[in-house]
Amino acid sequence: MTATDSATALDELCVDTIRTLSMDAVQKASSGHPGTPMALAPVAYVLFTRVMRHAPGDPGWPNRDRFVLSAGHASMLLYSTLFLTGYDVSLEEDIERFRQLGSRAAGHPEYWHIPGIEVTTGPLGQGLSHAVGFALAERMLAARFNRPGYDVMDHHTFVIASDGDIEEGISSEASSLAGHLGLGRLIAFYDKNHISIEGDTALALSEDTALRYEAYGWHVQDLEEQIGLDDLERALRTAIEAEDRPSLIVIRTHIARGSPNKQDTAGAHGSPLGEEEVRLTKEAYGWDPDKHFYVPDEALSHCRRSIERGDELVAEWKQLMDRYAEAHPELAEDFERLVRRELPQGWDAEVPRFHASGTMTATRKSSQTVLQWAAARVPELVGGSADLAPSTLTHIEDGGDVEAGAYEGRNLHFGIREHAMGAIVNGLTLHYLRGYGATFLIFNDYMRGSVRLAALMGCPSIFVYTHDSIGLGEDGPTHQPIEQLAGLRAVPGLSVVRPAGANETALAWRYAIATADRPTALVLSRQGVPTWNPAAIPDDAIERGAYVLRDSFREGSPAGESTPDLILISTGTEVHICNQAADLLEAGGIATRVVSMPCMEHFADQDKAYQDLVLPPACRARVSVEAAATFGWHRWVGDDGDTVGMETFGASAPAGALYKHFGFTAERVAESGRAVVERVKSNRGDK
Ligand SMILES: Cc1ncc(C[n+]2csc(CCOP(=O)(O)OP(=O)(O)O)c2C)c(N)n1
Ligand SMILES: [Mg+2]
Repeated sequence: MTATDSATALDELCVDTIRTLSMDAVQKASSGHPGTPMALAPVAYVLFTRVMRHAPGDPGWPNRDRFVLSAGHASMLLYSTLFLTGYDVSLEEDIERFRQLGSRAAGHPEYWHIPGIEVTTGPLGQGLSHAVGFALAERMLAARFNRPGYDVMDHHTFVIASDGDIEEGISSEASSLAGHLGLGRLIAFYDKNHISIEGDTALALSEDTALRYEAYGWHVQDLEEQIGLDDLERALRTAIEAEDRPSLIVIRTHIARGSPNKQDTAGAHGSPLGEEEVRLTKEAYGWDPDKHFYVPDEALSHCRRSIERGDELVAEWKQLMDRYAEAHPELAEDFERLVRRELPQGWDAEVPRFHASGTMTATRKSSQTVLQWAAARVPELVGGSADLAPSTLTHIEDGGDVEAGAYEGRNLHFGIREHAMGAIVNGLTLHYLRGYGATFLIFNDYMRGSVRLAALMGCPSIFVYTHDSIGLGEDGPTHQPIEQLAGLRAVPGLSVVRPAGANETALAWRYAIATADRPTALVLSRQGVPTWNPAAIPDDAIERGAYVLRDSFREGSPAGESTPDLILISTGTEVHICNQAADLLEAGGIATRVVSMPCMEHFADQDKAYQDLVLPPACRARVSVEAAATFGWHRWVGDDGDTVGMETFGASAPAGALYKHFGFTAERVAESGRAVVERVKSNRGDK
């Protein structure tokens, strides 16, 4: 603290309580990161007790300032601060059991495990990037709902970022876009402590970060070591005044501040200080070294004044909302609906149905039509693409573009920044909007980190992936996804939906929008497919995950009277190839069922009775057909079955030539089907 700082002894006591709680929790857990919470305690204290408009007693207050600890490894900073300021955190059950099974004080902050945790952080760079989504959502909602005298959406988003956050590429993408969009409500601290895991950051970082952020169009203050409580508060007020640009406040802190032997060492990053060092540090703070998890009454009651202040803010806001509801009843109703995360009543009463047709239509093209239908009914549906909208066909017609200073539109232009797009879409979705982000399936590799976090948080973001196989053709193997589908399917809590035609595509969008607790990946084709008769597609095709699209039995079948000889299981653009193959097989006397499996994970979640209905155990002759890696298909085809898929990368050629070359033809599928039927017969000893 500087000499000019007005910090009282009580302020210092509060700051030191954050520090000692953090040290004690890490020590007791024998695991965690003590040094950074110790260094950043003054920042959290100033934010939560002097600057932020938040309400520990009503943590979900829609207009609260958001706080994001992008340096998620410093989780104890957040837990200590939330506890002290009156959020629902238990000292005994959570903080004293930091990092233990069942404790809500997990290793890294997890979305809403403790009220006040706005987003899951830990993978560096994600917090700052999700915060860009929050700050953007705030402006977009303000543009829609605020009216003169009624600023019902009017808050800031504060972030603490560490060296790792600054080094990660995703934050460069997100920060560049935040600068471009002029997100003045976003205020980030950069904790420049010269330490990361391997030692001094000089090992790998020599850029002038402040200059870089200035170049992005941010308002930048470098406080260096001038970081007393008043300095921090002043800098925050200055940043708040800079309304047209996001703000970065660079602070030079000292990791494990006050620890006689660990301060400024990488050793204070990821391991407990050690019993002896904890004692020495407490002594240096003027604390009793024999007290653990000690919370002085005066510190607690001082910090807990945040509850009362928050209650007042919420009461004021509710009064504002009451007047708003009188002046603008329709807007108020819609705003409340968004906050409740409810969709407009009857929005999906008439899901588009497409007539059966042999005309080839790409599912991305059908998706374009369905998106317009959905967008007209669900105003909170907003999104964009990583510079591929003319290909992903994800533009909302007449939706307007979101630009710096003009946030009322619905179409976002993320630029070629897939990873940040994922995080920003999550941020929008966590902040009352329904966000989608689109790119080619292959480029999911560039955004996996954010998609994974959406699944971990149960955040219903919609990721639209077009150009979903070698069927994209001439762009060649760099652009042709192979293992991407398997990779996405392996993410717990993510629904990967690859519709077989226009009608499944309509149901897929309906599913994605109606789902409130998990993200969806919509996997769509560049090349055309026929349109199936909508009557053949059950209304719950996506929810069930798979269904019988075409069936056939014959008398005297060895597998049983109502059981086919062979089942072809397929997704997306390969379903119609299976249909053609079934024609060939039937002509040869093999009773063939075609199963469309638009969502493998959903089918895996069905009860055994339904699974057996679609894939009768008696029919062991099964072939899966998907123009992607076969990983994951063996479960469905079994030991006797076969998989038609991709074992190598693709190649550069027209789609038709590639499908032929790699064996995605009716003839090849029929051939595989015959071989499997023969094999099953001979295994069974049939003649
Ligand atoms: C994407 C990602 N890569 C690696 C890590 C592992 N990790 C955790 S903290 C850290 C670096 C710590 O340095 P810094 O960000 O400066 O934090 P400080 O120790 O100063 O608090 C690393 C590499 C991570 N959490 N996320
Ligand atoms: Mg650091």
